[in-house]
Amino acid sequence: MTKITRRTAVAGLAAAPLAASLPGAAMAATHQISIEGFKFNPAELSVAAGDTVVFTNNDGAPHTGTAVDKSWSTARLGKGQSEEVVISTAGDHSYFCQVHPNMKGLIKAS
Ligand SMILES: [Cu+2]
Repeated sequence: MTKITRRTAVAGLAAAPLAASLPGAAMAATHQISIEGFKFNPAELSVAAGDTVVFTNNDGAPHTGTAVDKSWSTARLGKGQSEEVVISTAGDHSYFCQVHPNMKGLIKAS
């Protein structure tokens, strides 16, 4: 019985958040932005500086997620492709799609 109890305790520790095992990344979070219907979803996202944002293109048309000031960008993403960008600085990051410049979004980093 004692052994079983100890194994249970170890399993509980292993279930701790994955980020805790990554040095220097404990506070960083990952956010998702889906591109579908020629729109970024969500169109406005709040993050913390240092967080990662994953853009996933769910449209048949190619899209990018590109900062207006060009400080970051995904590659041209085909259907089903995704790419992550790190939002390293605080402030409002307006972004758009280079293929369809009328597609716009905002990431607010604190
Ligand atoms: Cu586009």
